[in-house]
Formats: sequence, C-alpha cells, structure tokens
Amino acid sequence: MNTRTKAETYRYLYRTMKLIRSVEERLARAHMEGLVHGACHTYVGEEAIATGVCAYLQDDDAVFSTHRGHGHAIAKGVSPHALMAELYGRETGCSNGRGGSMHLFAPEIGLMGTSGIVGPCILQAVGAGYAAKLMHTERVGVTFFGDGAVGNGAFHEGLNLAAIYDLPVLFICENNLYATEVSFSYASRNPSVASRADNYGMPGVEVDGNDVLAVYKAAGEAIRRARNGEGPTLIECKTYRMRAHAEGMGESGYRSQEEIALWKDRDPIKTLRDRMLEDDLIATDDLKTIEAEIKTIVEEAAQFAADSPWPDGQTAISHVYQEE
Ligand SMILES: Cc1ncc(C[n+]2csc(CCOP(=O)(O)OP(=O)(O)O)c2C)c(N)n1
Ligand SMILES: [Mg+2]
Repeated sequence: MNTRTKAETYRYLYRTMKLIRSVEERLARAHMEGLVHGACHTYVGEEAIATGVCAYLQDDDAVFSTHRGHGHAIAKGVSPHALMAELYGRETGCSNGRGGSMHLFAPEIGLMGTSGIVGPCILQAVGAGYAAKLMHTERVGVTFFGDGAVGNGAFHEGLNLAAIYDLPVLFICENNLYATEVSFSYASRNPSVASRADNYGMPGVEVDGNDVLAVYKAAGEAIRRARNGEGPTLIECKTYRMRAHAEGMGESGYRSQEEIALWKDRDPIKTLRDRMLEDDLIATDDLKTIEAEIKTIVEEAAQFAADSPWPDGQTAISHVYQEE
C-alpha cells in the first residue's frame, strides 16, 4: 500500500468504499426480496473506517469484527461474490453458507471472523496480537467494535492486557452514537471513548470516521507502532449509520430527522469524491468508469449468489470441529 502514489491511494480508497456501499445497497434490496434470511446489519455511512484501516493490512494480519461486518470483510479482501453468496446461504459463500451475515470467515486472508455477540472480538484480537508477539512476527491483530461494546467487560480486559504486554493490536471503535436505539450519551457519562486509553496507558486517538484520509493516517501510525513493538492503540472513529440498525427495522423516533440529514451531508464517499476532483487527482470520466465497473461486479455477484447451490444437507455437521 505504501508504495502507491497519492492518486493511486485515493483511487483505491474511493473504489473500496464505493464497492462496500454498492454491495450493501444490493444486499438491502435482496433482504427485502426475501433472498437474505436472518438479520442484516449494513455498514452504509461507515465505509471509511474499514477502508482506511484495512488499506494497511496484509493477509496474515488478523481482523475480528462484529454483527455489522460486511464492510470489514470486503475491505480485508473477501469478494462480493463470496459475501453475497454467504448471505444467500449458499455453498459458495465465504462460510460455505453456514454462517450468514454475522459469521463471515476467510482465515486465508486474515478475516478471522465476524460475530453477533457484542464484545468478544476485542479479546480475540488481543489473542492474535499475543500470538504475533510470541512468534516474533510483524503481524497485527485488529478489532472493530461499536460504542455498544465499550461498556462490556471485554473492553477493559482486552485493553489492559494488550497494554501491559505491549501487544501489536489496533482497537478500532466505530462510535456511530447508538447501540441499536440507545444513545451513547445515555449509556456513558464519559462521552469520549478515546480518552479511556489513558486509563490503560496506551495512546488514544479520536478521528472523524467519515473522513477516510483521517482514518487512513491514524491507522497507518498505529500499525507502524504495533509492527515496531511499541504496543497497542485505541482509535475512536466518530461516525453514523445511514440505514436502520438492521434491515427491516424502522427509525421509531430515537434519532431526529435533523441529525440524520446532517450526517447524510457528511457522506464519506461523496466527501472523498469531491476532494479528488478538487485536487485534480482524478478525472470525472475515470470516476464514472470505476462506478460502472463496480455496478457490474455487484450485479454479477448477486446473480452468482442466486445461481449457487445450497449446501448439501449431508454435510450439515462438517466444519463444526477441526477436520484432519
Ligand atoms: C453480548 C451481547 N449483548 C447484547 C446483544 C444485542 N445487540 C445486538 S446489536 C447491539 C447493539 C450494538 O451496538 P454497537 O456496538 O454500538 O454497534 P452498532 O450496531 O451501532 O454498529 C446489541 C446490544 C448482543 N448481540 N450481544
Ligand atoms: Mg453503535
């Protein structure tokens, strides 16, 4: 990543965010059409975070994520085809159709799992960091989690352990101001997640999570420190989800229309697009080419998912235990 020119970096960040958004919007449609079963939490509005962080990661760096994990999967390298097929419950999905939206795995590229249980991904990343240190590698463990996980015991245990052992871990808090319908201002007397880093003796940084360049810069510095044996970092990314908590859920009045409109104006994809054009880093025609290419990929992925076979019932108990 670091060998890219400025224009190439911006183009990569734009393309990744746009791909995540397009896949999510297609999945939301598929959910409405009854093609995706179970809960489906989209990442629309928060794309800059996974994109900015994962831009620095290698396949052997381990990512642990949440119920809202489609964006992390794509940014880490899962193809839209494998992601969509997973949500459609098909054998060709990244978890062979067994996991669905909240259990995405691709260990061969370091996506070590998304999970619907709020909190444990923090501890799992600490475990990965500990392993990386014991094995004298330069690998890092990365966890993405929401503001809803900050009051969970896993947050305290994970940050403390990573700090005392100087583990190569990035704690990326996606503070979208709400845990389902409960505002963070209600759930915590201390509105700053980043300030909590002080309690553990590690650096804490607050960034605009809708500014991919700000996330990219903060993540780059934290990863450099981690790979250099200088320990963990907590990064709080302030952001907002543009859709309901999960597909099919309404707004029910817990967020004001003004607040939603304000954040829609701060769309991370539009912000980068405008900036690239302003700084002459890309031509409008090039942007249109990227957008058309992504549209084709997403339509092909949806078709691939719909055409893929269901898992064979005979294999229902495979992938439960380690197989020789
Ligand atoms: C341990 C645990 N408690 C409660 C839940 C129910 N639950 C599912 S999503 C969610 C809100 C999570 O909010 P946040 O961590 O801020 O993530 P966001 O949905 O905002 O991305 C809750 C409480 C759960 N899945 N796991
Ligand atoms: Mg939240």
